[in-house]
Amino acid sequence: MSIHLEEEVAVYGERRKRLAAAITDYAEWLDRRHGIDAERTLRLADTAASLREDKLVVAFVAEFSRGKTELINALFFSGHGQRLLPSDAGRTTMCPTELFSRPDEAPCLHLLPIETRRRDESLARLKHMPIEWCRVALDPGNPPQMQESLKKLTETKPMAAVDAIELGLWEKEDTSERHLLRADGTVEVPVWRYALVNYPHPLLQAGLTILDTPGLNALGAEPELTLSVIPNAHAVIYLLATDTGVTRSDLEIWQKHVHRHSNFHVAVLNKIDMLWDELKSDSEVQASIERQAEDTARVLKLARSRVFTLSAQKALVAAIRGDAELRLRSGIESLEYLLAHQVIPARRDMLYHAVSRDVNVLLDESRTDLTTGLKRCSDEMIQLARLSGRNRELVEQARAELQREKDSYDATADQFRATRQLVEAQGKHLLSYLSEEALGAICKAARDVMEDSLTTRALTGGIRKLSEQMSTRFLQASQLADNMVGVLDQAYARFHRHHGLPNMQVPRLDLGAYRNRLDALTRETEAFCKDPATLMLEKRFMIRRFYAGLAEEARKAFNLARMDAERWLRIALDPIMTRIRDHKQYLATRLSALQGVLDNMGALHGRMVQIKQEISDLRRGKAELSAIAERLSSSYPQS
Ligand SMILES: Nc1nc2c(ncn2[C@@H]2O[C@H](COP(=O)(O)OP(=O)(O)OP(=O)(O)O)[C@@H](O)[C@H]2O)c(=O)[nH]1
Ligand SMILES: [Mg+2]
Repeated sequence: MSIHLEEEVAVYGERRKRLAAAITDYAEWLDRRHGIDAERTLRLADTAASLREDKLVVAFVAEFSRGKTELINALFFSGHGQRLLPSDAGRTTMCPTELFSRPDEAPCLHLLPIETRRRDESLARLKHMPIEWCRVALDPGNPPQMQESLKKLTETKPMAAVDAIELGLWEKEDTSERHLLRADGTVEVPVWRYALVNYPHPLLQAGLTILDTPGLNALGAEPELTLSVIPNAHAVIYLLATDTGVTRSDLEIWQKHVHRHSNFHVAVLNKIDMLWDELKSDSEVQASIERQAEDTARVLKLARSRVFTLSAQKALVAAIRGDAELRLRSGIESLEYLLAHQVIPARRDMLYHAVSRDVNVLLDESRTDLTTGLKRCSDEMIQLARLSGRNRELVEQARAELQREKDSYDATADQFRATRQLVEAQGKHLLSYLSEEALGAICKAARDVMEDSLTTRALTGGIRKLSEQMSTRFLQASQLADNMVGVLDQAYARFHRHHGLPNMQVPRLDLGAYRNRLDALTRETEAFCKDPATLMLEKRFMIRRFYAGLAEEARKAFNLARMDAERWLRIALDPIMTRIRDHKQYLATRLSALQGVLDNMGALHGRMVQIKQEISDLRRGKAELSAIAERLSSSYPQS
């Protein structure tokens, strides 16, 4: 196993935890200074949790027998001294397999029976229903036991053709599949639909998730994989083999499931050892490998630098035997280097960027609060110093002036109450655009379009309707939010101009990402419907499943948009309310201090001591905040 890869993932995992710890410290600091500030604490807790739980997903996609599983073994499991995941000639891995590490559960294999395809729940939902899965314990200290248990990933069984058709596992109209029907009316089908492997490997523990997939037929039959899991993977490794070259089905997988997605992907030309020929010189062998790599790049319309040539099998053998020369010749190191130095840093930067943007907004607010506090203290101090040793009349003048300021402030605050009520009512209205009921109605309307006719036309019509209606809701919600930002900005400007409250920018609600997601789903549907295989066969089962997958994804986007809107409403209004309340409190305290001085001129000195204490407390707060900010920024990558 590569030192680079393991180190890089470990450093990434470590940094992530350190950053999450710094964020938690910051949240505690905020609580200490301001009492429980639910909104900010919650935002920070969310950010820290997303950092701790972040997974880097690398998916391996290819036609069967191109060496996906062998490559996973070579990259991640060669330390076991044997081939851990089953890899063999012909179709081997029969179900998509996710490998990860979950510390709260003993190492094990979870298997989802193929019959669950009859059910309407999505895979994502089934993952949260342990009862549906068969569990097999894994003993990492006992590789032969592990190897034996993992053979389950290859299990198949005979199933009556009618059932196989119903489950979308076999298509009698499809000439390429007809020969699979046996004389007894059965066809061979996978026993399992999906597998989850929880295994405590250091890379997996550090947050890597690996997805091994079966070849084309199985991939296409599980729309959730093609609509959601693979497009959302952070990197896709697509494999070809030198002995088969680029076949039609290879190309189909590339075009349908890899190339058109925007996530990072590379092609691996595997099995180069088949071109090693003792009767040829090294340079001749190298030239023929290079030729095939260039052809591959051309056919896939990919830069040559994105095509890796290697031998997964020889890399595995080399690792097991400790043969450094063979390992070098296998070419695996360049792929390890790519994962360590491009894929992981890219994910890391993206995550840190998002986190630092969120946290920096809060840090700025905290700094402003401290600076405002210091300014108020110094204003009061100056005033008290001027009044010190003077007569009561001057104090009375100052008090009367402050009273006028307070009255004027209270009037502004009263006016703001009306604005607040208006904005709150608009907020409710905004959420109604994105409510559960609205979602239900939209899904029902789309289902009605599809009702009775499971054709590609109805499918396109259904998804268009869904997408249009959801997009309209997003647009209405965003427009209303913009309107609210305008109202709030205007109202707050008075506090800023007339009463010296710090400047504040109300953020905008941006639902663009969800609109883009819906557009992408519509494009996916159009591609699916144009696909000759779908058109020719009008596979009713596939259309139904595809629609279910689409609806699930669209639902997800809609629910996320609602959560964003709810969060935005709090972020838009809460800080303003807090500042307005704070200032009111400040004026009241200052006024009562002056009143105290009027009642007893000797109290002036006591008040000055109090302010001095407040100043030193604020300065300490400033120093603590700088230390926290320093810790946070030192946890970001130094790129
Ligand atoms: N010569 C050679 N054989 C390889 C290489 N990589 C994999 N193989 C063999 O190719 C066959 C298929 O490999 P797998 O890893 O099972 O392929 P897969 O892509 O996972 O296939 P499915 O699980 O069926 O989708 C096995 O017999 C491997 O030993 C390689 O680099 N060189
Ligand atoms: Mg496999």
